[in-house]
Amino acid sequence: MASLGGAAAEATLFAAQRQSAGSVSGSKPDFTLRIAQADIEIAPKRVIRTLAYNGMSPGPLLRMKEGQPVTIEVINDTGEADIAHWHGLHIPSAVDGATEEGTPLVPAHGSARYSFTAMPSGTRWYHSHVSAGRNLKRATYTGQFGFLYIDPRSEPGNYDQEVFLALKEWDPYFSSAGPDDDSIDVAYEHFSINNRALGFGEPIRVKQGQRVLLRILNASATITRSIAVAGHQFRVVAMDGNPVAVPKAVQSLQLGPAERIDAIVEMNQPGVWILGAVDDHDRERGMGIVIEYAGQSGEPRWVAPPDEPWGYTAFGAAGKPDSRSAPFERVPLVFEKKFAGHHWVDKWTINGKSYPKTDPIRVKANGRYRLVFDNRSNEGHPVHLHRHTFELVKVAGVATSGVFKDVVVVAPKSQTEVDLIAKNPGLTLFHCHQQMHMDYGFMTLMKYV
Ligand SMILES: [Cu+2]
Repeated sequence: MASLGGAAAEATLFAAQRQSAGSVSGSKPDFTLRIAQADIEIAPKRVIRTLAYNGMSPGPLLRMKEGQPVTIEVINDTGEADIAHWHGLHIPSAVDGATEEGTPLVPAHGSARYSFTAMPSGTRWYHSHVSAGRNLKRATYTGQFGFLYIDPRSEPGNYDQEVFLALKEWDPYFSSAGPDDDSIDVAYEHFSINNRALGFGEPIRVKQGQRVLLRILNASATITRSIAVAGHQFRVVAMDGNPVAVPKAVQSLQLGPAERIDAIVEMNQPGVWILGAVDDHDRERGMGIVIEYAGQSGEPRWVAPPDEPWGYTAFGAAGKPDSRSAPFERVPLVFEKKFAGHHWVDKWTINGKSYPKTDPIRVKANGRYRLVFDNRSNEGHPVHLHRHTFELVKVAGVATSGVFKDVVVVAPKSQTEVDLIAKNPGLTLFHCHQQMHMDYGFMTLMKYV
């Protein structure tokens, strides 16, 4: 366990004092989430028994206004401690929802309150942030996730309909990673978008000429995936909730675990269509949703998208000259896999060490840092920095600017550079959002010194 500085320790103590087992006195919270076992019927007779918030998965949409003070109460009706993380928010360590930063756990059969100011605006989300290890009934393998949307002070609102879509796999099991690989990976039995498998939920009902804004979240514990909408294009307007420099129409989207994309689909092809996973197996096993135009009927159509390379830089502006106002100090972070033995889970390292032995990233308040993610493994990694937003500046050698994110998938054997202004003091977790990578070492702390 990392040691806490004075202010952080005090904040943690304060948060701990606000916890109590059973009823919580005082003012009414703005939102209440109750962790308990739930049965999610993604299709008739296809019932997923999992842990969820308020008996549903995704959990309730927590909608708040930028700058609004909010209190969320989390009640844990299970026999094991858990914790909820508010992903993408710039809030203090004591309420961020990561024990490594000093946020207390929500005790078994107890509760905790999280009070913070909602910021920044955009598509955020919340999810369990415990370690799962080899227990696939915990953490992000479960139904414990939901959208948290922060309305901007001024919303351009240039759309006719807003639809939240969470991509999720269910019933995980261990499998071998591939024919040439002895290590262990996770595979899934069932798939859904929101709480229904393809063909079993209400369609997205649209009218010709509408502009439908999709707020899409990949709530997967482990899988980076591509999706497409048959007969249509996605016009990407925001990534991880932040408007992109160059909104652009594409045939398909790729999202790593925890990434969000806001995209507008112009409804200009009357019919009944499928929005879903490009992967046939996963789509046929549930990862899709039907789009139905008014007055149209028939079998929903799927059309595979043309091959098109996916890359963040398509939505960025030109790279900024390196001579800009103040230099950014380079922080190299090398990601490598450490083979753990046949039929065993591999360990992951950052600069040669696995968490909790990793060296912290040391920053000064208001300092400027260029984090250099150097992925020397042959897997992509959706790396996530808590409590901050960074700007992509170089992706596999291509300079860019104006794409602000809190998760970035670093492609196999490649480098991604991001600029960070350290302006939210307190312990800050940095980790791969692939649950198994995170649980087996791919994590470190950023410390303000
Ligand atoms: Cu990873």
